Amino acid sequence: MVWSPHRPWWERYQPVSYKLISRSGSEQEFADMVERCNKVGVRIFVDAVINHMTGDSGIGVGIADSTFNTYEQSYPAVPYSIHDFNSKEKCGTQSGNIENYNNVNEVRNCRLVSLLDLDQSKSWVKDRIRDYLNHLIRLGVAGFRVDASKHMWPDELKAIVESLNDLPETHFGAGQRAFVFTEVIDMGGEPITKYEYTGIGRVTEFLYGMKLGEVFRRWNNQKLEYLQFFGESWGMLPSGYAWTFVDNHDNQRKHGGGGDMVLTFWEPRVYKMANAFMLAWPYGYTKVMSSYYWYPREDTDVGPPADSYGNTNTVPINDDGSCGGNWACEHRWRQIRNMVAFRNLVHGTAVENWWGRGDQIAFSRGRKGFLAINNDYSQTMSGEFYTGLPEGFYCDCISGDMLGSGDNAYCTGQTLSVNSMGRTHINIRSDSENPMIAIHVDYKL
Ligand code: LM2
Ligand code: CA
Repeated sequence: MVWSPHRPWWERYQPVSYKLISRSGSEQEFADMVERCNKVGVRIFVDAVINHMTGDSGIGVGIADSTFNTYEQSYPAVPYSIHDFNSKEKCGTQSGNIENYNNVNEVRNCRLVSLLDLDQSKSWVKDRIRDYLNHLIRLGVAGFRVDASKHMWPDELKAIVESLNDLPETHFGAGQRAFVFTEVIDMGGEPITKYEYTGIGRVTEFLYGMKLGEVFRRWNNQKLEYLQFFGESWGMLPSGYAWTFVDNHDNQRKHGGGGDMVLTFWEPRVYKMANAFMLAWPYGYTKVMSSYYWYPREDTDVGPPADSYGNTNTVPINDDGSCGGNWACEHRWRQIRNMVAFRNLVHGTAVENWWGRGDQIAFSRGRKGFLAINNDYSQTMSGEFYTGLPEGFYCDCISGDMLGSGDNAYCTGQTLSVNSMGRTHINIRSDSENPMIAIHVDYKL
């Protein structure tokens, strides 16, 4: 446990054992959550910290009461001993820490910010990690986000992933494998690239959120209309390998890559626009961030809402479906939640009817969905647009929800009328709270 600063969020990135006991609860509670989620079609992916153990802080104890001693490099609860870590000789730097990101050996065999670096070439280490991940698989998780993948050799990581058990047949059907996302921060300009990891699973595409932030902020003369070919031609991974997100838990608080460019919930209006675009756009495997508010905003250490000891609070849900207790829950914001449904619905269709004028864009996805965004600061976006959708009345899923069903269906937001030519009239003011419109065939009234 880290007490200075007081139970920071990043304490989780310093494992002491592989016991499933954390500030969020017990193994029993975790297993119960996974089980309940699987029942309603929600898959759980675990953030697996397997590159390292704690920082070199001396003697300490983890949240599950396991001890560690970094002078001896011992973690008896796993157990790991000095033989399981990369030595200073193997690393090659004076400090034993990563000093030069242009040296591939150093990035993978030295300590990242002083975190004791596991040697995944050792079969003992590989096996302990495999057992840990298999334990989670047995509990019903669907896959893993592999933390600090850039700091592990791709072939060693691949061997671990390939040694894992199939997912339980009871929950996933026969022969299904864990879905793996590797975290590799590659902004270009370093010898280690994201392309080295595409053989393992989906790879984080950090350029995506950075570029999207730049475009929606209109920095460096960027305009929304330039998004027409947003994807591989922007220096990003082929779509089938990319794991995309507007922001993540690191760069939303200026850790990791992306800096001031990425958009976060602190700027909700433009954040919703960027998420809507991401979810409507057929590139990559998308992730929606879900956060908590922290204060002061410049403090990059503040942990989640918790009791005075540091146990994470449960999330209260308000009558309107939003979260209370300082949880931001972006995934519950109507504009984002409804665009997730949009994405699932239009899956497999292409972008059609692209229209772009400066910071105003519109496009349809096959004959199933249509999105229009006005990021101009002064001009209303108005006119007849071709939506590609069948004739009828549609509920805009940005300004409202479609409730009820059949003849009793009604829209809590604005309704759009698509004529027999597939055209609809649009009027999006530049000062609108949500300067977007999204319609799709599941929201046909
Ligand atoms: C990641 N990706 O590769 C995570 O996304 C990122 O959140 C993790 O860093 C990092 N790898 C290691 O798992 C976070 C946080 C760091 C924090 C570490 C370890 O961004 O600031 O480092 O977790 O908890 C902290 C201190 C740092 C100190 C270190 C070790 O900020 O100053 O280094 O602990 O004591 C002396
Ligand atoms: Ca390493």
